[in-house]
Amino acid sequence: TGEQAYLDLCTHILNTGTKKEDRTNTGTYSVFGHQMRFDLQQGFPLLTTKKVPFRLVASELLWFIKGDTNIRYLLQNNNNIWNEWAFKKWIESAEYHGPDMNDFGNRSQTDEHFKKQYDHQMEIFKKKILEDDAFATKFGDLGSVYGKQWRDWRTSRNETIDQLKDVIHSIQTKPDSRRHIVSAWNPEDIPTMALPPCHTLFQFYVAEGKLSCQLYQRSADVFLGVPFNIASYALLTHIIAHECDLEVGEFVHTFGDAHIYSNHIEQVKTQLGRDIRTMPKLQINKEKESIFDLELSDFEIIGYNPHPTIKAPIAV
Ligand code: DHF
Ligand code: TMP
Repeated sequence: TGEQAYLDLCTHILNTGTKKEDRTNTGTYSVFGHQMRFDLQQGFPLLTTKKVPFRLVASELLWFIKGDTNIRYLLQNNNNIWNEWAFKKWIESAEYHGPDMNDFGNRSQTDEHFKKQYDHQMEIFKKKILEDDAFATKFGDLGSVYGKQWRDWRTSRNETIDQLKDVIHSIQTKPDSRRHIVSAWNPEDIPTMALPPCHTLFQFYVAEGKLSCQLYQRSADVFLGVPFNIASYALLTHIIAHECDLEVGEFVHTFGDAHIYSNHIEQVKTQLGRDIRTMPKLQINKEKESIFDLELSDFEIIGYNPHPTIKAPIAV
């Protein structure tokens, strides 16, 4: 369990993963079906074998909770993790007139000259998202992604379902229910999404005064995405537990296609050579009336002393 379970997943994929091509043309080693467990009573599962930027995890989660799908909020919080997917929509649009940015993810890794052009176009893009309201509305939006489905799922009768409020209510009123589910996977909306949801569906469970959460992740970039996903759902579990006056239980992380990209292998080996340190603790400001009022400054991570960052290119 805990961080060892993450390192074991990495070892398992390196040892037994099938070599598999993928949408991004990067290539992966992949296994199908896996599960890890984290006891949230033992500490907050922010990996210590590399530095995971909690500030970025927390601001992304607050963005989901707000029901926001526009990267402007992330940029205002100096969070760049979703830029490439909005940028892609921009450069593929008729309104983009700059140099050819087709396949920028792969080309910027192999072509120094191209990378300079790309970095420059990305700077222009970010500036426009922050400064130009109309541009941000049009090109900052990732479509009907997580925030939209969690807070404002549209029905065929054009009603709206707030899955997050509903699940909190059901935890509070019927803790034993086996129906505490939030789904980001909305088949009708998939075509409008910049990236179909990777963390697809989650379920809560209450027993002995503790709240547990299980996530089904259909596709998992084990080196870059998963450390964020673990921390994000652990944080969500703490937030909902706090709202429902429960203690935290376990986070159970279940995977569909769990893969290591072929250009992350060296990084994973470096990480596997490091020793696990003490898990940090999370403190949440308990003064806030409702979870919908939480801000970044309401979270504090205590005792986090990780090994250094390990850089890796992200597959777009
Ligand atoms: N695509 C792919 N191929 N993998 C992903 O994990 C992924 N994740 C997305 C969107 N698309 C994706 C959203 N989440 C990073 C982490 C999570 C994330 C997106 C990006 C990332 O690049 N993490 C870096 C640090 C980034 C920074 O400091 O700005 C890391 O080293 O953890
Ligand atoms: P896919 O849509 O072709 O599966 O590509 C999505 C990639 O992004 C895949 O490598 C999984 C990864 N990913 C995560 O691991 N976690 C996340 O939270 C997100 C958004 C993506």
